[in-house]
Amino acid sequence: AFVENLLKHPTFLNNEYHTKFIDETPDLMKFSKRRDRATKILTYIADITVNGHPETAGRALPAADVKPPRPVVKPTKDIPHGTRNILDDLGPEAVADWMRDQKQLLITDTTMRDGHQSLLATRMRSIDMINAAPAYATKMNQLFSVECWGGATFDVAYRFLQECPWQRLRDIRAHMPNIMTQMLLRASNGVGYTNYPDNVVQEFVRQAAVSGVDVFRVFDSLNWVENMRIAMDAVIKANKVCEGTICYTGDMMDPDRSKYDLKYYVGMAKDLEAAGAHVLGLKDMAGLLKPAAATALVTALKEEVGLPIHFHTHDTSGAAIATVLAASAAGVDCVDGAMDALSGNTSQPTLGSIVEALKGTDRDTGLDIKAIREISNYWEQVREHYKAFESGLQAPASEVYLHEMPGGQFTNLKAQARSLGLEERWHEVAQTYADVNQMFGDIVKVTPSSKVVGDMALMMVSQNLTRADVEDPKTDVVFPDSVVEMMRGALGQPPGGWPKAIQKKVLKSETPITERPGKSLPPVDLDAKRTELTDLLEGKAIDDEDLNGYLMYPKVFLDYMGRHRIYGPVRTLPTRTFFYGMEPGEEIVAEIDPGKTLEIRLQAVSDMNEDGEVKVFFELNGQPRAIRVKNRL
Ligand code: BTN
Ligand code: 3PY
Ligand code: ZN
Repeated sequence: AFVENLLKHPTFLNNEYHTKFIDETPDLMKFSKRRDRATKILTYIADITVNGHPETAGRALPAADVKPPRPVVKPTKDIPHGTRNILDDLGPEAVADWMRDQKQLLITDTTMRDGHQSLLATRMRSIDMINAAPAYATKMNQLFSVECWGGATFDVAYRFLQECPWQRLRDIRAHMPNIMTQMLLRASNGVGYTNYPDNVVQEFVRQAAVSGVDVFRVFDSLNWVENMRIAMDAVIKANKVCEGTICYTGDMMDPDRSKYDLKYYVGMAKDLEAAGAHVLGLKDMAGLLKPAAATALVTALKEEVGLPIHFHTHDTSGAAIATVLAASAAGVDCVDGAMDALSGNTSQPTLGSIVEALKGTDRDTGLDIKAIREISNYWEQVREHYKAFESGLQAPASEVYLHEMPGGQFTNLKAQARSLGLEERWHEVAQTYADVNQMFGDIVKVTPSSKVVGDMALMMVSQNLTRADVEDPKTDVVFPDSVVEMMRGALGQPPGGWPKAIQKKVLKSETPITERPGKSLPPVDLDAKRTELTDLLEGKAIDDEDLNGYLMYPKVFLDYMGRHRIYGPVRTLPTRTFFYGMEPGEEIVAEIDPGKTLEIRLQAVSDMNEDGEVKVFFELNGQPRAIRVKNRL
């Protein structure tokens, strides 16, 4: 009765349904609590089968006969030693010492984070990752780490995939206990787009460490070390590996771009070392570091700084492997690659090709190329299910050296441009993005600063404004909120501060802050927030993971919980079912708890009645079940 009540309710029909609605409509809750999880999952499947998933509507479909990806190995207890054992037994300094002692080039696999973030709009579901984890544990135990958390994956999990990011982390950890997990942390911006109060950042890091993160790649979107200390200190306190990270931008070898030169990067590296980093991250988020620059930069950093160096890049230009090999020859300790099937273009360079390129040399990675092929073949099958999220990018392009967009932003911005009707003006957007960067004083562009530059560029192209128009005191410009916030100092300070004239035009008479934003943000009362959340969820027991989700993304988290109450543990559904529902005659299994498996067969879908409802007939573990859903199409 709950669903019928809910689906008939005008608020739901208007698509304004959210948690608040359930909170304000207590009658619905009485039903909701009684409904068992199997019924909830059937409700979800019925709804998607009838109405489709809003995220895949109008997008390319997977092949009709696409099969569920076949895991490479079954979970096993027989697990070889890996880097996680070093961290657990000896601590983060020992991990750094171990890195420095290795002759081979160490490798981080980014497939489960940056790979799909940069190629598939971050939409990869947990089940597809968890099914890969045992193969990593048994066949890839020489990896330095597996990047599988943080960045954009956190909010996308709640927001679009209807799953808990913390549970993803715990499940990957459980199936891959021997290799260090790695996350991307935007320092005081957490895994969000704005500065959080210091105690929210500290609490988030503490929880991430408890739930299973071993290596924290900490960066600041303006390269402001001052704004990285809170997060770095929290990682160090948790006794996990703190990878203090430099973001690379511009072109170090170009005398006309002297703001970010060798001296700048070496200076920042020394600051990060002094701030307590165990490892130095070198994050080339747009893939701008050219091979000769890599040689110069890595050589200088190895000479001037004692930390092991971990290099991350993107293959947007097609030249990333050349840069990786140059960095390797210059003595870089570790590099990132993505498994072949999710590599290249805006993603990381191809892991198998790095391994092959170094085979038999003094930096031979020692990784098993046959295992890489097997695991990549699994990812190839996974990727087939995400056709709806492919960007359509056909080829690498040197245009990246013009616009300098991060790999994780490129396809997103393109989609945003499309939704604004600017798709055929994409190259203008790219040029304008570069112009905005210069107008803002040539800044590091990485989440969240990259989003601000993107917002401004889209605004300018859609309103046909040039940089000269925007800078002209006589032209009135309505700046995007994100630009106003950034010029206020809410994301911190770029090297040399913000250009005065544009800052004044954006802020009018307002005075910007130049201190660390967290300094003036009052701490959040965590106990009060916990009470508030418990009340909002009508006394439902919440744990520290939930509280941290709510602190980072209050509305996204509550919307997720509201849907969870209706649809249950949909994360256990196969990806095809999650996005497309089922066909009559089709049968699937979903393991909703270890050992508790639902066998679900969709029998038939009725015609629509005069109330606009459809009946969906299932067999659940052999028992007939019918679910009524509104046809909302
Ligand atoms: C969202 O777009 O709000 C997140 C995706 C999940 C939404 C579920 S899918 C079934 C039901 N129908 C909708 O339109 N929203 C929910
Ligand atoms: C993120 O912050 O999500 C990024 O990938 C930045 O490169
Ligand atoms: Zn990246």
